[in-house]
Amino acid sequence: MNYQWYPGHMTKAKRMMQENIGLIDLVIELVDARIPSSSRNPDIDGLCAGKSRLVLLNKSDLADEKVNRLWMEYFKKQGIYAVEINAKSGQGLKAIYGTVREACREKIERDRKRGIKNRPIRAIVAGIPNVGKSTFINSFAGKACAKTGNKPGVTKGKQWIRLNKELEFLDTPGILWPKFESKEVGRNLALIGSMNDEILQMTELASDLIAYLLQNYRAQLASRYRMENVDDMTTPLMVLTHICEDRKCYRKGQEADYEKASALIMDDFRSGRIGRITLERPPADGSAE
Ligand SMILES: Nc1nc2c(ncn2[C@@H]2O[C@H](COP(=O)(O)OP(=O)(O)O)[C@@H](O)[C@H]2O)c(=O)[nH]1
Ligand SMILES: [Mg+2]
Repeated sequence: MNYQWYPGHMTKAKRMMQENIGLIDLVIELVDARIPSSSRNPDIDGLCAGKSRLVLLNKSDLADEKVNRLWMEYFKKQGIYAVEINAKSGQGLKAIYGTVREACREKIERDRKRGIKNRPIRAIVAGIPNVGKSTFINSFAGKACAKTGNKPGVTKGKQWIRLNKELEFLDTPGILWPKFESKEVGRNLALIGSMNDEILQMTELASDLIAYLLQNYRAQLASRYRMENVDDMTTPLMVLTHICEDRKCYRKGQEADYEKASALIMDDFRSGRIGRITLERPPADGSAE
């Protein structure tokens, strides 16, 4: 499969991060809980060197609860502050304040020693397209927070969203591109819908998904598509054929419409209708990849 990205957009977005990073104390990195590794950006460590960091495991409502916990443990072991959230419903957002304070302890301490009072923590929200940056900023900042506008010493035109006297966000999130050197990462991003579906082979993608579900979430798959004989289903094609029958996906002349069945299962998966599914687990030994 070939994935298409837009180098022009990527360069522009990266430049925006580079220009703003000097103004920032804290980088809040959103990742997708269904693919916490594939949805991280490899450049972020370099871009954010010396900054406090916080990872938000977003869309946790769509991901496997048990695996969410494994990822939280993993991040903790790596010494990375992380909070599990659902930006859409607001779940988990309250826990962010305490963790931000922990992540920025050094800055807070430094300010205190220098006698600097009331200098809020300035943060940028960053992440790959579609990970939920805007949703997060809207639900975390809410309507109550006024944009504070230009500030002396701050690049002209920058808007800050004041959450309270402790914390401010840059109103423009940093868009980062995922790493795409590996085929698996590309596939994971395609599965959650982070890429333009028009350029993807839907049946190939659905087959990959089904193969994974057969291995890891067999009961959920069986229940969603009323597969009483799930244990006899050994190949993705058998499952797709079953879905064609179950959902009446036929072309003219009773020919199975695999494309339609593929689109259907992809949509079910992305909307969480098959259940809460995570596509990747943290490395078992807890080491960084
Ligand atoms: N289920 C679920 N959907 C979410 C969550 N956060 C964001 N979304 C959805 O993900 C899509 C992309 O969100 P958006 O904020 O535009 O992403 P951005 O490109 O990073 O700004 C939207 O349809 C959101 O409603 C979440 O925690 N759970
Ligand atoms: Mg957005």
